[in-house]
Amino acid sequence: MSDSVQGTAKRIKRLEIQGARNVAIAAKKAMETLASQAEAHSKKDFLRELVKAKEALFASRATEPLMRNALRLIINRVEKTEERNVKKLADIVSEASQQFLADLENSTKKIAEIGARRIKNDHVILTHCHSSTVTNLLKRAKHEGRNFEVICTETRPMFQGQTTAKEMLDLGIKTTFIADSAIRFFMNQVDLVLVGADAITSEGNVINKIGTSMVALAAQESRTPFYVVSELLKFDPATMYGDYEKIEERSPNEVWKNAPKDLVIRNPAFDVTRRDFIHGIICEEGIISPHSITEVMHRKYAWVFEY
Ligand code: RUB
Repeated sequence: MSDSVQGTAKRIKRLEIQGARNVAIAAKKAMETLASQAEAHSKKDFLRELVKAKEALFASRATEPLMRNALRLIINRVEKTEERNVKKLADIVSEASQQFLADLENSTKKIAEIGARRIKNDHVILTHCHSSTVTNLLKRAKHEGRNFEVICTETRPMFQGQTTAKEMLDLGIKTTFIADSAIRFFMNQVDLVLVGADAITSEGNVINKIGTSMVALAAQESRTPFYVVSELLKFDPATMYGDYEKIEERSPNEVWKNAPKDLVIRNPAFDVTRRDFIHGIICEEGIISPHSITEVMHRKYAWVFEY
C-alpha cells in the first residue's frame, strides 16, 4: 500500500491529525495521492487499490463517518463512470476529492455565519475538546466584533482543550481553562454550550469526545442551551439500517502510563449525547432539531443513503 495512505492512517491513529473534519480532509488527500501514483493497469486493479486504502483509513479510527462518507463518495464516482483509462480515473478521484473539500469548506463557512449570530456581547461560551467547526464559528463571531468569553475544558486524557485554549488566546478572546470535573461548578455562569460532533445517528443522537454527554447533562440541569455545531456529512447512514455507531476505545496508556499491574483501565474516546439534551444542531442548512436529521439528509445529501 502507498506510503501516503499508511502514513496518514498512522498519523490519524496517533491523533497527530485530530478532529473529524481534519481527519476526513487528510484521508481524502491520501486517497488522491494514491490515485495519482497508482500502478494499476486496469480499472479493476485501480479500484482494488482504492478499496484497500479505504479499509486502512477506515481502520485508523472507528468513529469517523465524515471520513467514511468522503471516501465512499470518491470510490462511488470511480465505480459508476464508464471511463477505463487509469490516468483519467485518477483525474476523477482528484475531482471528487476537490469537490468534497470545496463543499465541506462551504458548509463550515455557512455554519460559522449562522452560529455566530447566536453569540451576543458579554456571552460566556463553554466548549469541550477541540472542534475546528466550533473554533471557526467563534472566530467569525470575534471578527464580527462580538465581545465574549470562552471556557475550555482540558479534555482528559489527551488534553485537546489546550489546542482550543491556544486558538482562542491567539484570536484575542478572554479564555478560562478548567478541569473536566469543574464543568458543573461553572455551568451557571455559561450562556451557551457549543460542542462539535464526530457522528450523528439516524435518531438524531450525537457522538462526540468522551465527556460531552456529561456536559449536556450539566447544561440541562442548569437550563443552559446546548448546541452541536456540525457539518451534516457527519451523519452515519449505517445507523439508519440498524447498526450502532462504534465507539473507539483507545490505549489505557493515555489514561495512566506505568499503571499498577492488574488494574483495569478503560479509555473510550467518545460518548453518545441523546437528542433530548440538544437544543439544536447548527449545520449548513441552519439550526435544526436533531429529530429532523434524516429528513434534512434526504433533501440535501440523498447519496449518503446509497452506501
Ligand atoms: C475530536 C472531537 C471533536 C469532533 C469535531 O476528538 O471530538 O469535537 O471531532 O471536530 P479527537 P471538528 O481529538 O479524538 O479527534 O469540528 O474539527 O470536525
